[in-house]
Amino acid sequence: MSDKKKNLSEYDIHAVPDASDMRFGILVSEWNDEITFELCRGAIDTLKKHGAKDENIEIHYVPGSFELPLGAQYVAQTGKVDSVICIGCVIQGETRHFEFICNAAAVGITNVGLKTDIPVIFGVLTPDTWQQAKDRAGGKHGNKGDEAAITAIKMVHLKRNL
Ligand code: DLZ
Repeated sequence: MSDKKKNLSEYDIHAVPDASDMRFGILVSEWNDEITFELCRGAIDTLKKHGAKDENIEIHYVPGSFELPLGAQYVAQTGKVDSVICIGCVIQGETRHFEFICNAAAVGITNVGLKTDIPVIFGVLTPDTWQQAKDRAGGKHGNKGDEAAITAIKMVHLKRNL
C-alpha cells in the first residue's frame, strides 16, 4: 500500500472492496490529540469514501497509546464491529517511555486481533519529531488514518471471502 517513496494516502482506489455492510470501531488515543484527531478524521473519511455508513462507525477514546490494546479488546468483545482501528501517536522523547509504549501497543494490538479473531489495525505513528507526525497526519506524507482504514476494509473482506 505504501512504502518509503509513496504517500500514506496513495492507493489504487479500484482495488479496495466495498465497505457498505462493514462495521468499524475506531479507538483514538488522547495523547497528542492534535495529531490523533486528524488521523481519526482521515480514517473516517476513507471508510465513508468506500461505502461505510455513519451508523456503522463508532468512535471511542483512550487516554494514551498504552491503553489501546485493552480498549480494542473491550470494543472487539462487544461483537458490534467487524474491525477495530487503533489510532495513536507516540513521539520519541528523552525518556524510555517511547520504547515501552510503542512495544506495548504493537504487541498488545497484535494479540487482541489474534485473541478476538477480528482485524485490529495498528494506526499508530511512532515518529522522532512533532513535524514528522504532522507530515503523516494530513501533511506532505498523507494521512496514516487513511492507510489504517484501507487495511481494515481489506482485512474484513479477506476474512469474509476465504
Ligand atoms: C506517558 C506518555 C508519554 C510520555 N508519551 C506518550 C506519547 O507520546 N503518546 C501516547 O499515546 N501516550 C503517551 N504517554 C501516555 C501512555 O500511553 C499512557 O497513557 C500512560 O502511561 C498511562 O498508562
